[in-house]
Amino acid sequence: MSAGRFITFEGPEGSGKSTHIQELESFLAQQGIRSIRTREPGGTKLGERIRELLQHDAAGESPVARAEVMLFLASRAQLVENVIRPALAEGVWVLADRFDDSTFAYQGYGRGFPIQELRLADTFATGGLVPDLTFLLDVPLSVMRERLSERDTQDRFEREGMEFHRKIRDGFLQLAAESPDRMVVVDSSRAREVVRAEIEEVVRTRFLLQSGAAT
Ligand code: Z5A
Repeated sequence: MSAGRFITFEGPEGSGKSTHIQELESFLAQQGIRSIRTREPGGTKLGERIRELLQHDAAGESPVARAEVMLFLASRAQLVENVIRPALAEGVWVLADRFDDSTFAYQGYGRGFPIQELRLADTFATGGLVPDLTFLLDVPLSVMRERLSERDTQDRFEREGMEFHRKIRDGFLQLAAESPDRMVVVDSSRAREVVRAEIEEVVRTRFLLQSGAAT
């Protein structure tokens, strides 16, 4: 049995990660490939509780910036050990809505923590797990703002100012430039069908054609 593939989706809010993970899940099912979806923070019972603490201040106070980092990493450690690694070992593909590039973009480029310190802490949390492929769904701030404005309520991150979100977007693009083999930048301001087709083509070319599985 071959090991599963670990594919992460990253990008600013409203960039279409949830939408395109579902599309890719359907595409893989058509190819006869088993996959699961995860999200961060969350994806486990413990992780979902941490999500409440992080996004909606469920403890009655906001975490300070260093506590915020540790909470994201605790959620990730639980997810990697209890969900991602077991799935990959069984040959199941894992499609993750955010992983460690979000920590480098938000807590590194956004909050200003040194990326190298975050990388060390992240490696401790994940045991060194690295995605096989990462889609960076990129959208200009104007598109992000438009998509988010349609929401009734906003979480703690969505309420941050535009300068914060500009740093995040630039940070993601910088991370992609540093890991061109793993990270594929997709212009997600285009029509959903066009974005979906591009993502499928990358997956087909990277993983399916060589194994003869793609139809
Ligand atoms: N965070 C962090 O700081 N550090 C970390 O280490 C981690 C996370 C792991 C998680 O929020 C927050 O935690 C996040 C970063 C921080 N900050 N925020 N906010 P979340 O999981 O609740 O939110 P999100 O990850 O940003 O997801 P989202 O806002 O739900 O967006 P999305 O999943 O990327 O987009 P979507 O829901 O698929 O699409 C948004 C809308 O656009 C929707 O109405 C779609 O129908 C529409 N859409 C999608 N694609 C298109 C196209 N191509 N055309 C037109 N409309 C489209």
